Amino acid sequence: MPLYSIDAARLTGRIRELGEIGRDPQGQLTRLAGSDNDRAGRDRLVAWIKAAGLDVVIDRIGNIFGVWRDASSADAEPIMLGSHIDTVINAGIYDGCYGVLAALEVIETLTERGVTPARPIVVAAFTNEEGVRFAPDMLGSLVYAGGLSVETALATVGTDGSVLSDELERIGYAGAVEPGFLKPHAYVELHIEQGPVLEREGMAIGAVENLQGISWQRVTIDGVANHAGTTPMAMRRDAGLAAARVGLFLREWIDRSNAPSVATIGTMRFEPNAINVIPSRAVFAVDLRDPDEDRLQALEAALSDFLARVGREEGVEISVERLARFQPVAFDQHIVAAIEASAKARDLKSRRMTSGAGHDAQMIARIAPTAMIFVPSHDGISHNPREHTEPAYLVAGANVLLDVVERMVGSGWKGR
Ligand code: HGY
Ligand code: MN
Ligand code: MN
Repeated sequence: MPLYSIDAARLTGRIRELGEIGRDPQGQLTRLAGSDNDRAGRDRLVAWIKAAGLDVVIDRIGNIFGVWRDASSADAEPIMLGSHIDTVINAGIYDGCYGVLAALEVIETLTERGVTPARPIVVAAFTNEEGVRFAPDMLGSLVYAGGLSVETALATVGTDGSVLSDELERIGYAGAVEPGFLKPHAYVELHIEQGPVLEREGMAIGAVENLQGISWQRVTIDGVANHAGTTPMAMRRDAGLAAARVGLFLREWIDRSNAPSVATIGTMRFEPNAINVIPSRAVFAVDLRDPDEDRLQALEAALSDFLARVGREEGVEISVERLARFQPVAFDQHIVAAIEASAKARDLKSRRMTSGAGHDAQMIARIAPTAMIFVPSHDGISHNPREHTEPAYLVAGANVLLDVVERMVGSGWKGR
């Protein structure tokens, strides 16, 4: 099979252009789901999708689809490609956006070459993959895959008290089409690795064969506010201290377990949040992950037991709210093999690997054969403005996606 290439300048130029949308006066990039900045990014993407001659479809949870129907069998199940364009706070420009823009690039490259695919090809940009404003993360693809009703998802209240349905209405992306309206024949997501493995091993391509389980919980600890100077340590019911013990416990438990589990406390809020007042309340989120479901459950159980112990020892009340819980996912071996075959044909070093990050592929794998392609992240940095992937790797990953799609829409596809 001849080795075609996508249009490198068009892809890297669009990644940079989209990366400029949603910056604040300090230059920080933030496009939280349902925000004005999210609308601006969505509008830019939709303009590119329309200019490529695709049908634009917005579903009820705001997922954006560009459908290329010029297939020899237009009503066959489509090959779906995509990711997300919402970001975390003070984000980099590649997370999610690279996969959506590379998917559009692959379709445009195929149309420019006059290819008539055996089945339609669709580019998808799923709503609220990051889950920073509305929990859980991967919300749009979870609804699309039937894992959560669209009504429940639309009623989600954000960290700022907003309601997702109001925000989607407000930004003009409350679509009319039912999520799940197209059943993918297969789904392939191209994404930056967001970790250190590929760069450390000198690999250009990651053929992702599984993705770890994710557990998000919000913990609220209620103690008693008191004077920081006059209250003896033994008489305190200090919500702040109890919260600090939780972080230390998780680190020490995982260190002892020798497992690849990870634990993160990424948000923490104290009340009354005054320098000389013992906190009466601490509210924080706990993100736990592990590729093995049994180990993840053991970590959750250990946390639950420790919270009970800290409540007794510190004289505080502790309540927990479940925000997200996704089991580990295994991807489709035919697609993983096609990714490796393309990398080999292009002389790109590749390795099979697990995804540490959550992705929309984790949800779409519930309804279609799915796999992911990774490219290296410089210094393994992501969810950080220093996020960077060399253009050569960006192009290589998009060309591997192009090859995999051509195999899937050609006659020789061994998959489903
Ligand atoms: O949390 C994650 O892993 C993803 O970035 N939403
Ligand atoms: Mn992502
Ligand atoms: Mn992310």
